[in-house]
Amino acid sequence: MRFIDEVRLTASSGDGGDGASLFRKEKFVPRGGPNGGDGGRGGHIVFVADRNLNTLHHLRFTPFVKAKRGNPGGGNNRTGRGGEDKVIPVPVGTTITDVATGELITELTEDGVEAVVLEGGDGGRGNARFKTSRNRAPVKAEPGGSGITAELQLELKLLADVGLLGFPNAGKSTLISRISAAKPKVAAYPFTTLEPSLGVVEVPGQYRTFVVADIPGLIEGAAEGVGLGHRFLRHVERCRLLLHLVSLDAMEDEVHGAPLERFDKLNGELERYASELAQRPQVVLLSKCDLVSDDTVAQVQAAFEQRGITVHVASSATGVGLTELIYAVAAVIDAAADEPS
Ligand SMILES: Nc1nc2c(ncn2[C@@H]2O[C@H](COP(=O)(O)OP(=O)(O)OP(=O)(O)O)[C@@H](O)[C@H]2O)c(=O)[nH]1
Ligand SMILES: [Mg+2]
Repeated sequence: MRFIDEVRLTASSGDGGDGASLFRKEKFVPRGGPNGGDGGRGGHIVFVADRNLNTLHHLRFTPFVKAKRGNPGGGNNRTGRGGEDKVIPVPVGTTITDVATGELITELTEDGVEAVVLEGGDGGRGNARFKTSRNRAPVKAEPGGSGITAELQLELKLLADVGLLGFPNAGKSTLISRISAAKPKVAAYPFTTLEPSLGVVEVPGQYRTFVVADIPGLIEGAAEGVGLGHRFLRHVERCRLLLHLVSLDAMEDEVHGAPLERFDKLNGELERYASELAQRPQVVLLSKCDLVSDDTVAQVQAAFEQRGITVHVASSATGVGLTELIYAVAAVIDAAADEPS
């Protein structure tokens, strides 16, 4: 399964500083020797793998990156200061390709690893370097070397943190389209989603994201191949948690039973698929709360809570409860990450 997050940007390393052409000036010495220093190196374009990032979203609105140029050389053989490197953090697993040649430049596979992708130009040599026995007063100095500009393609294979789970029509695809930029197909009939897809959710005010996988709906008997079967559960096998949607829509009660009953049926299918997946932490969401009265919501909520199951309530139609849901999911991801594995 390939879910690729990608961004393209144009990067320029810094030009090297020019070498200086200068001479010593001393009283009573008519012609001092050459003392122009070398220019400083231009800044590199450097990418560094950072395990705190899990998408390339932070670079979406960064079409250009540029490193600083090196400073020119000075008198007294002073070398110019080097231009500052431009260091760009990316998630572990990011690959960087040169768009012009299609060549893979590097893959950052380990946290903290740095790759110099475009080298800054060399500093030019100052005239002091050109002094020879025959030419004791050269005026020649080199200009700094040019930096390099290249269009880079950054790609990352995304892994979902959160898998969406629910009966068909529970509102999984609608939810992901409300909380991320993903636009999966939504329709009022079961089995609208046939292929899994991913959405990246930004946690408001926390400068972080998590990735949610939308998968087809499951129904009872999935283990025996009813509906679309349960093979696609492999797409959420590596998710840290499952976001289990239970629709409050009364129509579903008639088809598949009351909310708590549907919840149990679905977990039964999960258990039949792999008990390990059934042990995964779940965040339970009562969806489509706009379709029922507050009393009904309270009753369903109470039924779950009697079993010790905390539920969240939301509507993708009105937006109520979605922000709270995002924070709750982010907190469970953190708790799962802290657990020794
Ligand atoms: N009133 C209301 N309708 C909703 C809400 N969320 C989704 N729907 C509707 O419910 C229907 C099914 O939504 P989907 O998002 O396609 O459901 P799904 O769980 O992805 O369904 P499958 O892909 O078939 O498994 C669509 O007609 C949606 O417009 C909600 O919060 N309130
Ligand atoms: Mg769907």
